[in-house]
Amino acid sequence: MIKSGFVAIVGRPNVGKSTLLNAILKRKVAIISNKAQTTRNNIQGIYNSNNAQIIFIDTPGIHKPKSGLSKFMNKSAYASMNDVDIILFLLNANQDISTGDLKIIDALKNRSAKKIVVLNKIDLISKEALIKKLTYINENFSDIFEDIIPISALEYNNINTLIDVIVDKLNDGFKYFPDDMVSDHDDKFLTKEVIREKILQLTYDEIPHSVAIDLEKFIFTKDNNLIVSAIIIVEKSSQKGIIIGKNGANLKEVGIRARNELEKIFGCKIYLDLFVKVENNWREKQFQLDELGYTDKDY
Ligand SMILES: Nc1nc2c(ncn2[C@@H]2O[C@H](COP(=O)(O)OP(=O)(O)O)[C@@H](O)[C@H]2O)c(=O)[nH]1
Ligand SMILES: [Mg+2]
Repeated sequence: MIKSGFVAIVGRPNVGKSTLLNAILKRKVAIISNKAQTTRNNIQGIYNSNNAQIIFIDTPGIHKPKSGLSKFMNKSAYASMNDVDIILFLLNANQDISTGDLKIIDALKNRSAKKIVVLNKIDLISKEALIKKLTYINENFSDIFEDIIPISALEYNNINTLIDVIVDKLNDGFKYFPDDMVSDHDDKFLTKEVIREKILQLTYDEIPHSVAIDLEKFIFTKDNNLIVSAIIIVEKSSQKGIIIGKNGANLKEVGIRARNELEKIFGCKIYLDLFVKVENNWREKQFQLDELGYTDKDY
């Protein structure tokens, strides 16, 4: 008999939701950066063990929506809370609980799923501060949450305890997905995301939010190499200049980093071509959001 079920990972931007998902799966399915709103789509990651299959849903951070893309992201995050067995509410141990957090807690209250507070980034605080924090959460929110689990997703601290607690709460069930499936998104999605991650890591201000990736070519060759040709879409020509950088230096660095990571992920040689294109205000245009995969056909 195995236990199985669905677990949503929710919380404000940057608390470490995607880092946690990758830590649990011990491989990369979601990209990570220190920029808010790195994750744009719900991403399912499938964890398998001898006695359990858990489908985790990593979500965009819940924030005040400003653009059409932003509205889609919030909607995705809230939709993930429906029809799951467990909700993990992530907090950054190194920050005070904010009005943004309280808003999410409020939205969680009347969901039927079992709820767990996951206090992440405990590597950044002292033992005393941690105890204070745990006490505070326990005194104020124990009516909503069944457990509080302190972890460090970055340092893989207490992740196994978290998995045990989750499995304990799941019902006997069956496997929803085959054992070798780790994500609901395909290789092309991950490729686009890895390229976007490298851009996020190398740019600042409005650039990270203005970038989308479209694949023109994605071909595994007979001798097992992968040929990728990707278009980096930005909103303004000034952004195009920033992405390309002086003498093309920035784009070149994006290419090197993306290729190195993709070679590790796919275990083959990658030929990567990158182009930059301006699509004015793509974040506001429904047809472009649809085309780039930021569409709510799933809900
Ligand atoms: N120190 C520390 N940093 C972390 C931890 N987990 C995530 N981070 C960092 O927090 C930032 C945001 O992480 P990410 O997973 O993209 O957050 P998300 O927006 O909630 O998905 C990244 O710079 C991560 O490296 C942790 O346990 N400890
Ligand atoms: Mg994320």
